[in-house]
Amino acid sequence: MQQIEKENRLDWFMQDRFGMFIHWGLYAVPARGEWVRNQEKMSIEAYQPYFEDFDPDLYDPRQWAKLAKEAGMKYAVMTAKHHDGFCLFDSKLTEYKATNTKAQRDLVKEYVDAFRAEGLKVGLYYSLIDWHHPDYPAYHDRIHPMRGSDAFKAAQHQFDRYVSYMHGQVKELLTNYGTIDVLWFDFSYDEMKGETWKASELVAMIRELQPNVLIDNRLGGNLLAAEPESYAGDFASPEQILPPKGIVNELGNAVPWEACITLNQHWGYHAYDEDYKTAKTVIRGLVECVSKNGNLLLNVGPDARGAIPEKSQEVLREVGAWMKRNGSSIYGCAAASFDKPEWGRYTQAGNTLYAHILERGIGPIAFEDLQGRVKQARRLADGAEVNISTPWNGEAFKGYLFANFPQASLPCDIDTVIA
Ligand code: JFZ
Repeated sequence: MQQIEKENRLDWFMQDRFGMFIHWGLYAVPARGEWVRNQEKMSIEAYQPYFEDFDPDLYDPRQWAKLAKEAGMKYAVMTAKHHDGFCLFDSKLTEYKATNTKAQRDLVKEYVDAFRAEGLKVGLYYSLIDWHHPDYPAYHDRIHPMRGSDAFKAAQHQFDRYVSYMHGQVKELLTNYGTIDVLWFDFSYDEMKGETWKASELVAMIRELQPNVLIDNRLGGNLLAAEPESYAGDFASPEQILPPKGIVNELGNAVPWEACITLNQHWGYHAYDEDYKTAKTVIRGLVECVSKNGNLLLNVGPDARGAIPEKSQEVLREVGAWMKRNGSSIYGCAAASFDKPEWGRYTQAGNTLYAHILERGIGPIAFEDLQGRVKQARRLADGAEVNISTPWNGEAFKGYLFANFPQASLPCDIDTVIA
């Protein structure tokens, strides 16, 4: 029963495959990444000017949503609160929120409305870690910017109060913004995991409020166990890495996963990070994810004024151009029932096999075990028929089928897909 409910709510997620991660908050002002307060051991006071100065006059999430759609993305996840504790939403439980900045409005509300209007699914990231809340442990905590400081040593932290605050904010997010499709908690470590967050209770409340919301696996349960905890989540969240063989649980069953990947080297806006992945790298990464049963959640870090960096936009539009012609080899696709071929990767939807040709050698392209099993072959980008033939060399190539291209060199710079 629980298993079937889980599979049902994961349905869209396993079809859509490609989403936009959005890391946005006060850290866009210092523009050195979202960990800046921790890395530079800034006190709350030292960080306060960013709250005073935050004034996203260019924030127009409809443009973000259009960009995401243009890139071929089908859903998004935005940081409602990151580790610095700043809330982009109008929480009744704190004054440390966007409505009290020059923005003067609920940035989450506008995001949710804009993305929904473009037909995209809407997710929210919520940080379990909170460097601003007075009851979040700082002295013993290796993650806290004020770790070890005398002021914090003296303070009385009542962690229970933090847990109620956190549960209360999750309740707000799942009550005030309509249907939320993904809830992306981040993250558990050391003793800070599972029931430390009162995770069973939290997930019971979440399921009560929004039975279909998908939850990531960062509340600290074991999603790979034969019988995962109630709070183990719906999907695994490998970060900055693509799992070599996909992800299976202890029983050997495939586990849904979503790789989250940055476009440059930071999640939050960094003014001088120009180290961008190319569209080709992103596309091949997405293909790799789907070929291993996974999703790609690709990050953008809007700047302090609320604009997605030009370079990110450029890459996303280029990805979108490929997706427009080749999207049917991604959406609704999963790992194929054939091993990874020498020249690239396979994805598959039902009886349609998609050959992603990433590398062309000399001569025709060989498809193992496909002899007699292919009705027709088309190049996906333009619908052109691809000439396929059974072996001309008898015994030596038993079971193989070959695709012949008239060109000496197939233009497969990014990925030529044959359906
Ligand atoms: C976390 C965040 O800290 C980061 O800012 C970003 O939001 C990313 C998507 O998620 O990154 C992590 C989480 C856990 C570890 C490392 C980075 N870890 O356990 O080593």
